[in-house]
Amino acid sequence: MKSIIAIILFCLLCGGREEKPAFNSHSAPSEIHSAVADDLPVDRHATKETINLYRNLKKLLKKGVMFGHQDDLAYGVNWKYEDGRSDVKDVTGDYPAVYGFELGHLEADDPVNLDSVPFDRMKEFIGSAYERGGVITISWHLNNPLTGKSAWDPAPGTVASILPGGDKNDIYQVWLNNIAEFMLSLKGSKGEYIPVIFRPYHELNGSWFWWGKNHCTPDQFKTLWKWTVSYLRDTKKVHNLLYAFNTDRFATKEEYLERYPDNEFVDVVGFDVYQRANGEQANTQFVTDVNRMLTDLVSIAKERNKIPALTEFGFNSVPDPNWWTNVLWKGIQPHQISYVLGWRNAGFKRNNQAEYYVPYKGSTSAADFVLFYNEKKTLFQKDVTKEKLYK
Ligand code: BMA
Repeated sequence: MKSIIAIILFCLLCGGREEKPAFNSHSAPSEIHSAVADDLPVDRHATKETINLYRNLKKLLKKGVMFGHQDDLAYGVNWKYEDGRSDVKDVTGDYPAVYGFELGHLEADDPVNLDSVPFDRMKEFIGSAYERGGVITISWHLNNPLTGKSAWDPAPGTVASILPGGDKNDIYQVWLNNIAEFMLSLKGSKGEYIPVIFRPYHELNGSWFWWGKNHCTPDQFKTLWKWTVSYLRDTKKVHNLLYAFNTDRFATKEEYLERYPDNEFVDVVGFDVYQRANGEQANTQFVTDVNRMLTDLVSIAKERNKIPALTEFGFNSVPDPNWWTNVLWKGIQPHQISYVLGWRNAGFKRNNQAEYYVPYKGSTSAADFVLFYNEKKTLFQKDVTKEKLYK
């Protein structure tokens, strides 16, 4: 009898001390909910600041939506690498609340990313944004590990080749080592790791990237995602990341969730959306689409206790002078989402073609952007500094 009690006690104790299970591509949904119960990110060993950010982002949902901008501190329209400069700040007097950066080509050991931003400078920008209390999110347009070409080379079999047991899994591990090293090099003034919302494999339901829908099965994608998270978190011990899963435009919740890895591997859920045409009809369509997708996204996030965000958006050159208040705000205002990230202000390219998604001083939609800034529920740097998101 005593030995039976001892065995039961032993099992109970072991159960209580159980570590996060190692990566298992077949984990059943019923195994996954303890992190949710404690309201911890999927990394249960996440740093204090990362856990605080995760919880504060959820609290902030009620207060408003943070505005973000890709590469905001690195360059803008007609300028590059000017200390403290930002197109958002030039127009509103305030920095964005969320800062997007991009790690493409870090895997290739390049000193600059695919948009020519030096990784050293990027670390400085990330440090200054963090010290002001801003939120950092990082995307990764990684090259094709099978062909060595770009992220836009959808060679068949690429995803399969980097999964465990695949020919290129060892190369992929080396690439992830670079990512881990970069993430672990991000430190605040007290030596603490700077939390990052990591957003790899975005727009996965499109087919323009090698990880896209037509180039791998849902199971292969899910395995890729889980293996990647597990490698960074459990093998490389990177504990300053929240993981963002994000599709492109989607038609239904089922489509959104087709390749969703599972709750144990995702903290933020989002999608990317761009407006391509100008005019009243295109505006109405954009508002309708964004409203429909955000309704689905927020419900998906609520069901899973995740953070919803519009992870990328834009209307190149914003030709409509009232686009911010009359279109974007109408699409997002009815929904409780964490942030919206405007894509990069690449500026004027060689052929004089413009690429920018956030106004610069004097541009067509600049005055309307100030009205958008003044909306009570849009949050920029000054608003989030007060929130102390890392405490
Ligand atoms: C695209 C464009 C490209 C850029 C890429 C990765 O949307 O902005 O110019 O290289 O994103 O940042």
